[in-house]
Amino acid sequence: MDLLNHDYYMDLALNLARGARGQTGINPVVGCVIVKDGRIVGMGAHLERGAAHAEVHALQMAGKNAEGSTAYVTLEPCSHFGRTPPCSDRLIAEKVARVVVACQDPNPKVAGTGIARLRANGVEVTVGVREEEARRLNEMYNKYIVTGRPFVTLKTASTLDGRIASRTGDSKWITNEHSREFVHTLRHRHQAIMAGVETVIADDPSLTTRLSVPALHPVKVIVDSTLRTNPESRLFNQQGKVILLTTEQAPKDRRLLLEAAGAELVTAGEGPKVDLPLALELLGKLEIASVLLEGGGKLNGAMLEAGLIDKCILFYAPKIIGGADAPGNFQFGGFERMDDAIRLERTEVEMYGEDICLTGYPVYG
Ligand code: AOF
Ligand code: ZN
Repeated sequence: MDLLNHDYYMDLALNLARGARGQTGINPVVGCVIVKDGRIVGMGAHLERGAAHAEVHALQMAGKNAEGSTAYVTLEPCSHFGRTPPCSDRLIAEKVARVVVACQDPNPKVAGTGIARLRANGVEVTVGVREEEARRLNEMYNKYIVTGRPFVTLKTASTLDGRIASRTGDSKWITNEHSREFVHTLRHRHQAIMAGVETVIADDPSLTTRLSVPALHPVKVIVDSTLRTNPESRLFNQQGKVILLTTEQAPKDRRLLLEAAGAELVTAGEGPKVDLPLALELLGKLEIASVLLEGGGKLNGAMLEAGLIDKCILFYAPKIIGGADAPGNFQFGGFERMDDAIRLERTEVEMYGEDICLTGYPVYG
């Protein structure tokens, strides 16, 4: 009975957190529900970096009812002075009797110390309710806060035979409108979208988020070792900052031209190709914790080969286009033996109309 109650309230807290996905920047999404005598007396979510943490919103709503209550939090309450004061201190001060936590905060500044502080002050703490879900919800944050490098999600849209265009270059449209709408949700949930210069030249995409609900425009990151991006590209006329990842080999005049068009240039290595691991490190330093990689095939292949993709979201339309020269999802030298193939684990399949969406996490040998 007791356990069931825990799950019920934690699910609610998780849903509050889910609603804020995409809008907390490098911060995690967190939800909090405060319960007293069988009644919900406070609810809150962390909505924006720099704004109040989930617990503070919920405590504010609970007011005097916080005393003797149980607080359900999807992430360990913090113990450090960041942009806001520590939540564990606030829970103690408000005399909350019990805190139920889904998972520990991997942030080295917290990492168990919030829980320890609550316990040391007589608050009963239960950890591990809906742990797996809570951890997965913040998978991007979990990587970034420990490594300083962004979590990379690859998204592709291809035919069943893995083609991202026909042999003549036609690609509109491969997947259906339901799949494409979900891609816009994915853009909203990442801080940056990454694409190769070939894609920009071939498709002239705007790389913005187009949704019928409020949505944020991620930073547009283009991998462009010699700065071939056209300063007239649609990219520059739309919302969202543009970063061009380039090399020392990029001509000076192109630099000036593209900077004048509004691009921020980030030089990653001497060239001739962009040093992709270094590029991700530099993006991390610019406080980009999540990247949605949207191709094309060569960049996907290079990122995969370098072991830089954390998660794959692969849409397959039930179509076969064929053509030996039609570009593929992943273009790279490939492996000699099936045993060496990059495998996806924890795979899941979802249908978007008749399109298939396969999600999984690459395992690098
Ligand atoms: C919580 N509740 O709702 C959130 C937490 O820059 P700050 O002050 O917002 O701190 C960010 C850090 O605080 C973040 O890295 C994570 O460790 C924790 N986030 N903690 O108790 C919340 N958003
Ligand atoms: Zn906090």
